[in-house]
Amino acid sequence: MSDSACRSCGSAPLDSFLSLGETPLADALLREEALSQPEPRFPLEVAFCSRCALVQILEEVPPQKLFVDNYLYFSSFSDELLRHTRENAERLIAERGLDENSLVVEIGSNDGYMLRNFVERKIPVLGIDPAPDQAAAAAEAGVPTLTEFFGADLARRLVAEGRYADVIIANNVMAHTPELNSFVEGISVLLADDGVASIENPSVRDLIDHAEFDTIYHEHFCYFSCTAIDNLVRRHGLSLNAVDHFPLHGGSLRWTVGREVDVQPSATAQLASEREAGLTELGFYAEFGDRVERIRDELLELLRRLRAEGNRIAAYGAAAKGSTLVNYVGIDTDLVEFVVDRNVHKQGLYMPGVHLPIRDPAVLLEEPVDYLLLLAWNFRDEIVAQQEAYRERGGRFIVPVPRPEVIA
Ligand code: DWN
Repeated sequence: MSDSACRSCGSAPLDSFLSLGETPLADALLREEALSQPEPRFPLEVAFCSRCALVQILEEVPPQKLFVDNYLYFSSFSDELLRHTRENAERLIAERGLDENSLVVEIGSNDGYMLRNFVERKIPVLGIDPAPDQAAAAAEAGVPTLTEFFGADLARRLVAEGRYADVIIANNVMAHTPELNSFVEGISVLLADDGVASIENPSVRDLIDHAEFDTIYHEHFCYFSCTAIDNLVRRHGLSLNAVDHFPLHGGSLRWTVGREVDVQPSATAQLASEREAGLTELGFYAEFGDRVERIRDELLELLRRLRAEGNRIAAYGAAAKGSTLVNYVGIDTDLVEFVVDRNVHKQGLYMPGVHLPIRDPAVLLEEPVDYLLLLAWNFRDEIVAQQEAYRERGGRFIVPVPRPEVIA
């Protein structure tokens, strides 16, 4: 039990069901000169609210520390993600009849990876993202961006200027705010009367079903089910009208939300399915901690055995989820020599906690690495296809979740 109040409905106590220990901030990659300095660590504990079904972490690291001070995540380093967002943009343009008289607002617009699809079609856009480097990259892509956190106050400022959104996009951002009710209230304030909000986040059901425990880190305050979303948006006069499920990021949900109540079978079916599967009860989450410990032990045993047999192991993807995995399992340079990552802003830095050096994937052509631990497993197909030369010389991958598995 925890006396923390639910971030959505405010009820207490919450039922804690998993602890990943005290971990460093997942995206707080280090410069070499910082390796000898102490790194802040914070408890990473997950709890369930039996009243509104929201899964959430108990610790609250200030968002300024998470997303502004040296935030290195740029969305445009994944072809699969760029393809997914283009399809989403084209669907919204067609379904909503967007044109030069419309306004599309994206919360968490990062480097403009999504809104640039609307800019190309001469549809007015506004990005909102507190990370200065990403906002600067967006501006270069023709996406005007407010470098701020989103909430009800900002929404009220925008509508005071007469700016109402025909479409609000919030992909992989609603989990990132500790002020969940202000965030959703802001959507309700900013949305035009016949507007629609398209909200995407990883699915907590997939997280549990596929043991994606590494997607738990301090940037993600919440882990959503449709039930939790339905309870949350109703509180702010909005209706969960449609739900789509797709494999991105290990399994994600897209919730279509509007002021008008127009609930589609896709929403009704998902809510019923969650009730039947037990996502509205603590029991669904209760055994997860034991499963996570088994994965940790199996992965550690596999890595140690491969190293004892003389194999060289590196890792692929200096992902935030990778930080959770290597720190919770205890994977340091004795087991994994380095991590490769295409994000040039991460190369030359070190993973937090275990201090794995991050290098350009091109080094794989010179270094005779035998195994690559796939920290960015959510882009498995894209990365395996990309690393054909590595595979042709016999290199193999280790996929850590849902169970550690070696693939060629
Ligand atoms: O919610 C979040 C998710 C959506 O993205 C953010 N809080 C932070 C971030 O989490 P992540 O760092 O775990 O995301 P990714 O996109 O799964 O990380 C993939 C990493 O792998 C990136 O650093 C880019 C890199 N990468 C690569 O080097 N080569 C990715 C691909 C596809 C590649 O081909």
